[in-house]
Amino acid sequence: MTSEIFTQLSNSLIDGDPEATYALTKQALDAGIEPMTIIREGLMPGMNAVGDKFSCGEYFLPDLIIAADGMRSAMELLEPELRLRRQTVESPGTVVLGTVAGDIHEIGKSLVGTMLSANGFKVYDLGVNVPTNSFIEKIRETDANVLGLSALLTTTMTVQREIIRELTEAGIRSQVKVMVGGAPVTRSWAEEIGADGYAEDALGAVQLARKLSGAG
Ligand code: B12
Repeated sequence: MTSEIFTQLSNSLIDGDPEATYALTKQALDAGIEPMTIIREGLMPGMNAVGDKFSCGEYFLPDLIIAADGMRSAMELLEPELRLRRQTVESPGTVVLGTVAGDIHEIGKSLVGTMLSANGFKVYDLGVNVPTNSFIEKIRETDANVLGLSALLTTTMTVQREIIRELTEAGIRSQVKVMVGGAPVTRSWAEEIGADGYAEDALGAVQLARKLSGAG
């Protein structure tokens, strides 16, 4: 039954049926399946399959948009559950987070933000297509100790590098640890651009932010 519902969830994204995605997510939660398992086993494989179909020309932009709608409607149900499950007392740190300029991919970045706040971090999520100076201003304003930069396009990954340079020019590079992520981002890219860390997914982002904050 469990693996069946994951297949159905994944297919509902591939078939572009946001109502089914919502209903199946609710069904999975009601069946007691952990929200993170629903994301990892049901939703992510569906989104990845949609991405692959787009790459090979089988799907077009409207297909991506409708899949994203399905994912968002599922996240409406899952986010409060994720928050409920992880309440910690002391805050391990403050994170400024956003998707870099030129990039409007939101879902993964928001999931990282939800998981960080669910794990006690104070999170300032600046949204998508965030200009570099907005990151810098927010770090100054909040005294954040971690900066999380999301990029989903090979063309916007390079903005992560520019932001790290700008942090140095602004004289605040040593105050903030930079973590980078997003589908095309790799550990070796993170090293190449002088970031402090890379994580593949939202759970990894929490572990990394804890490590960078000296909290574990
Ligand atoms: C949904 C989607 C869209 C939606 C986004 C809607 C929204 N509100 O977010 C829309 C339709 C708008 C869109 C637009 C475009 N898209 Co698009 N999109 C996708 C798709 C199918 C899924 C992305 C997603 O939401 N995944 C689910 C989330 C949960 O996963 P995630 O984002 O990877 O995030 C996880 C990790 O990466 C990590 N992570 C993410 N951020 C961060 C940050 C930190 C700090 C850390 C530590 C970790 C971390 O943790 C997250 C949670 O586990 C991907 C395919 C794919 N396989 O990624 C293509 C994809 C990213 N898109 C692509 C393209 C080409 C585009 C367009 C250029 C298409 C066009 N011709 O217009 C535009 C770009 C618009 C722009 N300027 O940004 C390409 C990119 C190719 C490339 N190599 O550059 C992809 C890979 C599809 C493909 N295979 O061709 N897209």
